[in-house]
Amino acid sequence: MSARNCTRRDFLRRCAGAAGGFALSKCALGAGGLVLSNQALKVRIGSRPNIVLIVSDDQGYGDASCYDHPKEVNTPSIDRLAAEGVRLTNGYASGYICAPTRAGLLTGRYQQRFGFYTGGHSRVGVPLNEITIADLLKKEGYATGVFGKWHVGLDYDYRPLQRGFDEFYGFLGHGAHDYFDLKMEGTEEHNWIYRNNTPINDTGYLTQNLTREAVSFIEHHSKEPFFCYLPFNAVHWPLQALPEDIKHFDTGNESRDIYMAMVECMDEGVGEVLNALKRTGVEDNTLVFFFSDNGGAKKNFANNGALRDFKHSVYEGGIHVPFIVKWPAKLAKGSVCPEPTISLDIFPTILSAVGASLPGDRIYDGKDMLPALLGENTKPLHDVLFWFDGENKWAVRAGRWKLLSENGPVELYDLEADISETKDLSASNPAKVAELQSLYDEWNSQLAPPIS
Ligand SMILES: [Ca+2]
Repeated sequence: MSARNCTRRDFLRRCAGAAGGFALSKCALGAGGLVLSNQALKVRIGSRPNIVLIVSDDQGYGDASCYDHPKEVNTPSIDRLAAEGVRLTNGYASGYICAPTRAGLLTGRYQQRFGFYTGGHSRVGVPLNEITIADLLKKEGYATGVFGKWHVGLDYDYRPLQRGFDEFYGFLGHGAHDYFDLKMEGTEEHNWIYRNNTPINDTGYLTQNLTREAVSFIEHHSKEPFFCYLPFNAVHWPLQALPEDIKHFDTGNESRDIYMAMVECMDEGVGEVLNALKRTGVEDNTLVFFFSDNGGAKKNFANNGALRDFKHSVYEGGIHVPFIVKWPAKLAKGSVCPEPTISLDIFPTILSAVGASLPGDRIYDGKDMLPALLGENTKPLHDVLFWFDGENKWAVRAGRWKLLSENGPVELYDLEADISETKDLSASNPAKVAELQSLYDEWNSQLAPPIS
């Protein structure tokens, strides 16, 4: 079989057989004179990956059983993702609460660059001169759908169908939504369930409805490239679960039992999405991302494992999250990547995977994760990562070192030695404090005035 007449899938299968599923580029160089670049293959054969982006909401680092977890946690579908893909152990969200992380995710840029610092009053949207990943994928000919919590704009021009998505089922904001009351009557507009641009009445349990809609979208678009964005509001407050699921748990804490039941239902949704990819024959060439939009919430009885603190914090418990990437055609199964990565990286990684370029008219902070996921990067993906809530909490991570301020004097931690941030080394290492402070100040000077 020559390179000219083999399908991309055949080629990738051969690569997987020859090289244990490792990089296409390596395989291409070593496979008997095949010299097509990844990009050339895409152009010639035209088989671009589908993209599935699943976001959980306020899920703790210890609330997925493929990470260190308490015994009551059991997430077989998220574990399946990890077993079939790459599990990140230093994956971060770009915000410690919902809306800022989503604004960064959809634009590939630190959300502070366009003034999006907090959840605020949840009316503010991503500015209209920002380009969303859906805008770009739509331009590339992808079918685009979002099913879940939008939370980056309530006004008409800021809603999903005006920001690059063909289809929408879900709610616009704020952060929380009742899981059972899906009727318009008696609720405020921001809580209405929308299908596309039209509010509707619905019944059911919201997590299951979002799963249903995402699965239907995949089934309808399996013959063309698609982008399925599934931002569950699970497992965000309020604590509401299906009674039959709550019975599966007996932790001695009724609230924790409900929360675990919410995790279970969301995990089942992840499983149904994975099954839909398999059933429609597109699993091999579908790039799946899964991560939590911020750390677990104390109010929700979440568990962040060894990480300090919770949502609303720049300690690790607020920003260090479960994060998994799966792409059977390209990435090794069951691998672990310790490279510090951030949710902003998803944007350029998608563009790299589909063979599209980043717009050249603005700064992008996210990086293509694929070399790190393949274990091929020879230097850190990021020299430095930043967090800032626009007020008094900020952090900077460079390699093993993290400097932060949580409403007070700076603290310095060596994350490789002390992931739980128990030993503040700022007094004993003033040179490192000064170095990181300088990096942070330089970044901070580039940021826009707050719009939220
Ligand atoms: Ca959240």
